[in-house]
Amino acid sequence: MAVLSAKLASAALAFILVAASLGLIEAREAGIGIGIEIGSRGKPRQREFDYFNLALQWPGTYCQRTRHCCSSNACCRGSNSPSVFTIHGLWPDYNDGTWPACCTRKHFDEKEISTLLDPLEKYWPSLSCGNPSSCHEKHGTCSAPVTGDEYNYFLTTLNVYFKYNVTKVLNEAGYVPSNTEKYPLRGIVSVIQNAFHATPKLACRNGAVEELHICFYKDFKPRDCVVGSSSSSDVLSSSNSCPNYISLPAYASLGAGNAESKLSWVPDDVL
Ligand code: U2P
Repeated sequence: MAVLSAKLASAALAFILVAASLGLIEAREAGIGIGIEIGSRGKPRQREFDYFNLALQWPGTYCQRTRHCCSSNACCRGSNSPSVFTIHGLWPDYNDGTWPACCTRKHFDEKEISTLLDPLEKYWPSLSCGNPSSCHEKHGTCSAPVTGDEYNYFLTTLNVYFKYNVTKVLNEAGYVPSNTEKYPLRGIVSVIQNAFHATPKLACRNGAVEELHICFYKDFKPRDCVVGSSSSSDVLSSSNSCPNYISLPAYASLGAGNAESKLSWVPDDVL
């Protein structure tokens, strides 16, 4: 962590950004109402995003749906499977609820982030065997006006994730993984509000937390994920896939004791 921070500090000096060079969009990838501007060469270009959304996923819920295992799927790591909120993505978003995607033609290059692979595998693992987005670098390229190049996008994301440690904040308040407890949604939201001075957004599946989003201004100060209002009813309705009492399931070993489980191991290249 200290190493990451030191790297971030030196990298921040080196990369004061060049985002104006954002290139062409892949309209089919953006796939949603987006702000399109005309670039200097007369080609459509997505307008710059408004804020960051750090999307976290809860493996205890997500992994319940696992039917296929492969080496890249962290749900299949047995007792080493993650038991904390892991990173789904640092998403550049618009205030109107839409988002840009795949802003340049730059290709993802794993070599550029080779020094980050250990923490990334642990804290930003894939929780499925499916192929990631087919476009080049879906969120990183659109974040570039703020986060810079690929290395800095991933480093920045890790640093923000460690700084705003939702799992720790919830555990310290007694919201611990459990397959029997149900917790008040309002209580979980207010613990995070008190810790980060901003309102998160949650998404649930069958009453269990599946995603938790924390939002940031472009200077990475926390802000509400709910646009326009922070009244109590808006806060809860913005997490409207969640009932008033929600669970944070503990990770259950895949296939264990589940007669209906169709879990199968498949080579990565088959998927
Ligand atoms: O919600 C389904 C998928 O849409 C993409 N998404 C959603 C909200 C948002 O603000 N930004 C965004 O990109 C995510 O796609 P992914 O990154 O997983 O490819 C999300 O999973």
